Amino acid sequence: MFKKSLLACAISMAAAAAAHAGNPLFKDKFTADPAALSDNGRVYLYVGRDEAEENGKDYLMKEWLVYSSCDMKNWKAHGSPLNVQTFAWAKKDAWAADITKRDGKYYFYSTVAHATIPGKAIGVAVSDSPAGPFKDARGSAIITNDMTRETDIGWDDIDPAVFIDDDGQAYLYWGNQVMKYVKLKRNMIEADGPIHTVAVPHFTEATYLHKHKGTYYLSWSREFPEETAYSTGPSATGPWTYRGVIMKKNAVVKTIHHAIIEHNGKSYIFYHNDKLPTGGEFRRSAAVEELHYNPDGTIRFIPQTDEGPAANPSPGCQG
Ligand code: FUB
Repeated sequence: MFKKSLLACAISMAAAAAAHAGNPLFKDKFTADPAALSDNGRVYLYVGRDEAEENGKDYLMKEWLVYSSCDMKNWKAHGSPLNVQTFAWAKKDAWAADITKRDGKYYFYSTVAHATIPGKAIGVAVSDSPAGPFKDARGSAIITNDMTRETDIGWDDIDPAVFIDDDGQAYLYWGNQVMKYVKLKRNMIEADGPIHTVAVPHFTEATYLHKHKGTYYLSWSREFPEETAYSTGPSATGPWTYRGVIMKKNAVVKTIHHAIIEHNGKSYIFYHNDKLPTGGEFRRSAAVEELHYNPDGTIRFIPQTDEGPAANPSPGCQG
């Protein structure tokens, strides 16, 4: 009897440990640039895989990985549903991405280095499932470096963020040093009109756009090393009022790329840091925290934690 209850206790302690795995989310791989989607009670998380050696001097990123969770604590690995080769016109650099769902299809916008047009570019891949597999939706980049002339660097067209407004209009935001956006056609794979620039303070990269209780939130990585800052506005294109910093800089890694979603009645911010052993500039780790709004709609400062958010099981979601 005593032995049985000891065993039961050990099992429940093990279950509790698994259920409170905490941050960083994945201990067996370096993962960066989180994008997230809440879909049918399950959260899908998309990350670029950092494969640089411990003494690596640059990013080595060839593929994106997908994970999902029913409770924000236990994560299931779905492998890599797309990589640089998904885009025949790309040559390397599976950098930051974002995802959305429209008409039952999943559209994944991602940064890659273009094979023939110098500089980074943005591709769009499509799938019938949030876990993929994804295929190139247009056979060419939707944004290339030669479409924008505000800076003469080759990496100013990175970090796509896709947003579909309540009226059905979709927007693609992106940029490094200069934030840009363009409207998308209903088919989600073509620009609809000119590219616009957006002035936000100390913009570096990693734009994100979301809406909460009728207010639009434009967030980005500010300065370098980066911290996460945001503005609010009355529409998907502003005008924007600067509201401040919501997450402070990482200890070692200079980037902090984030994504914000609402899921199962709560809000979350995914980001990356350097907290896995041997982690650093090119060996990053995805993490998540609950995000809280103040009664006036401003976002509370978000400390990075080892615990991550409390379990939030979605009814009916399993596995
Ligand atoms: O992962 C490569 C680049 O580093 C991303 O595109 C940026 O957002 C930064 O995280």
